[in-house]
Amino acid sequence: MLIKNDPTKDITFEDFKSDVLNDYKIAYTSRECSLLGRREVLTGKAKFGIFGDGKELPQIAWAKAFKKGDFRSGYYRDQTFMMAIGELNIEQFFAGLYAHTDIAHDPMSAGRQMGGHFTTHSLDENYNWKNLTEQYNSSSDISPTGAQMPRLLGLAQASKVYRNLKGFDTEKFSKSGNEVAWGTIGNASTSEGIFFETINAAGVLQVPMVISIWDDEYGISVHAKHQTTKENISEILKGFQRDSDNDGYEIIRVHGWDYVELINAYQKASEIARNEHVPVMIHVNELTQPQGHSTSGSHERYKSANRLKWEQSNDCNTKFREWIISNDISTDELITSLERGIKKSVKEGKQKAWKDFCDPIKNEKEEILELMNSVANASSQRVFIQKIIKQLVSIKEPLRNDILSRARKILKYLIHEDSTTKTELIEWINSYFKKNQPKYSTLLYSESESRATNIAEVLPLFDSNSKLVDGRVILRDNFDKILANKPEVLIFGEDTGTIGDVNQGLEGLQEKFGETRVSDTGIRETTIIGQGIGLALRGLRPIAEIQYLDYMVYALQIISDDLSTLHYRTFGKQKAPMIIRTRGHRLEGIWHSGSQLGGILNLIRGIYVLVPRNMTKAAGFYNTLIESDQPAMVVECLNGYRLKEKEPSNLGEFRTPVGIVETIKEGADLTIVSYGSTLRIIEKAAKDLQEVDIDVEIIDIQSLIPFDLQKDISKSVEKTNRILIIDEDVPGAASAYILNEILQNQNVYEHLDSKPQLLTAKEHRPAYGSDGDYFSKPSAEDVFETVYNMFHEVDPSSYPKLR
Ligand SMILES: Cc1ncc(C[n+]2csc(CCOP(=O)(O)OP(=O)(O)O)c2C)c(N)n1
Ligand SMILES: [Mg+2]
Repeated sequence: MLIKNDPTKDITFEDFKSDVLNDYKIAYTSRECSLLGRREVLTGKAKFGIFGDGKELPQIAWAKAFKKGDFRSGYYRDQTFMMAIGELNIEQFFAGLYAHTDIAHDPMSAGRQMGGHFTTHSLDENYNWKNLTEQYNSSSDISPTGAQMPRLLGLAQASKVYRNLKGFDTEKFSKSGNEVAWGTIGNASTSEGIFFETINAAGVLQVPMVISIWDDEYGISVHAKHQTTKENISEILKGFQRDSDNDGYEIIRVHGWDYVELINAYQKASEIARNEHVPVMIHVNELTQPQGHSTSGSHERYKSANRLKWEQSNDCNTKFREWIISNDISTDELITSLERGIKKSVKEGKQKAWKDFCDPIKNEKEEILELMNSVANASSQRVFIQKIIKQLVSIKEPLRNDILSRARKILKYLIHEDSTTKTELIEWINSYFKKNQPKYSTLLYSESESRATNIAEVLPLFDSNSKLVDGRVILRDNFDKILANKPEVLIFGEDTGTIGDVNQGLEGLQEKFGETRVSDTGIRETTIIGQGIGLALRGLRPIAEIQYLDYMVYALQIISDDLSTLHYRTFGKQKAPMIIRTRGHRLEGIWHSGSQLGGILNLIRGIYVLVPRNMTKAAGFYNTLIESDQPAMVVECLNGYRLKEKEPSNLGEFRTPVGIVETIKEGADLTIVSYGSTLRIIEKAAKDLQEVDIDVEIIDIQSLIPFDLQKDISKSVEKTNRILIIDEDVPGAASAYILNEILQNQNVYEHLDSKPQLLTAKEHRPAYGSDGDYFSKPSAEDVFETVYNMFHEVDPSSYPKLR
């Protein structure tokens, strides 16, 4: 029996045999890595291990169908695939396990992610795109189960877009949209809502996505009977199967231990997805977990003796081996000798990775020990210091914290001493931090030339012809310019296409630019963001619209776990510069309040959060962001679409700078800091305050992340000596964030004559109606009274009690 791994080539039986044995070699190497990997964790060298044992064979078959330019979006079981495409070797596998912070050793994340979280490099050292069509691509894995699904949709959709897109140089990203996006997911993780949401959306969009379900009947200890109706995911998804009348999926079922069946399945899936742009689901059954779920537990606790026995005899590597022998491709002796060689290489690779991990830190230890000894000799506290030195000496294979924590502890004994060695020790600690902190803390935001903070302000221009128009018209006309200037920009969301969004900020633009550029989506916030992430990972510039800020909560998990960590967790090797467009601020009722920025801010560090007070500012932010490579969220003021603004003449060109506050009213007595629609209420209150001789300065933050980079708020407080932060969110939310910024980073307390005050909404969500708003959120009277009371406290005779 001959299997043509590459159907375009004729191969001899000898070629075929050597291909098969090479496949076995990869599968066996991968298994051996899993076995030794577990031991490394159990002996304490690595912290946690989760491996791909029991899932090797389907990944070998998948790798044969995977082409350059294709993308993977998978999970922690896929090490064999990564090895088969040549993107993970033995040393790198172990370097990842040990958390080696050098990207050359751990190319997956420079030690930032646990092992088993795979990635490839889309960006060069200057954060510019590499040619993705000339390499195998894997989007970077994350741990939450099923969370690889939303971005998979966007990765697949990019091929569809590229097949239709005009005017954009696609050389680095696509060859006529012929790339497939391949997903993997565990059987139990298909219980997650985002799995079903993605499956439905990909069926609607008809994108070249192949999703493999690795089915081992368990999700940690929980059996399929608690996970999946009928215990069979492809059975219950049968309705998605395409037929002669309807588009849908091609659904394929295979046994995970059957080499021939698997290769045929993956070749077929590749052809259907690649040529027809039809999504394919491959349900890979009868897989196993030889070592149980992870290093945290043992599967003997929850699997029956029968099941454990079955897993042994149905182990895909064992079955593959049997198949090789029974088909006379090799003999037991030859395979045994091959296996012996592999065991040796894995062991050597592991040892090399451990040595490479330890050696630099050991050198650092020797260096500091020498200094510590000189410090001890020069100190009256030498007995205590020597005790610390002894501890460090006894650690044969130290980590950085073993060294640094002891160096810092020694300083405590030197508080009352002065010596050159003490100075040297302080300098050593400072330089150790300087050298090592970046290994753990850089690249949360873009650090490239085109980072948003590098993009200078361009003011909107007005001339004698400038008309007063509804705010939404400025947005619309500005989006028109963006779409015309940048063919790679795509805008999509609920009601975004045909009607041009619920507030008509995109009116007529689908008609003008076509459905590929401006489109409607289903009601599925998580996968709208997933589309954005995947499209952006493949070089497009998505603007994903979430209809209202309140519904961001649906998508918050994926924004938080995936988008906001992407650049950081890949050590700057991937980027997804998408823009999330939404509207909010001071709306109506419990689920339309548009106020919950506190929760958002604290969950999406890594993404810029911009809160323009009007549509000209908003349009300027879009113009800035589209020139940059920083993902960001822009919250437009819903009640501003019908307010009149002067239309600038340089639409598409003016730019609102990020991280810069704006003083919208100067004043001498107190600084009020706020953002968004609340500012209009504050401006009203400011007029009333003027009547009682209190002259407030009002600062619009505009950009919550990044926050006031020029520290203008503290300059204002230096003048007024008083500060009030006003926020429409619950107490302790965005207001606490703002207070933290100005206390911690701007030292405003030095200038304060009154305690800093915070005025926020009530703790409950806002009640419905105008009175609901009045009694729930800060009103102009609340602002007036809070400010007045601050002055009453200071000078009761000039400001007698109000009530
Ligand atoms: C959202 C979320 N919930 C729970 C977990 C903990 N967890 C990690 S893996 C796993 C089981 C996954 O099982 P399955 O999808 O079948 O994959 P397998 O490990 O069996 O290959 C669970 C519950 C998680 N990582 N993320
Ligand atoms: Mg499972």
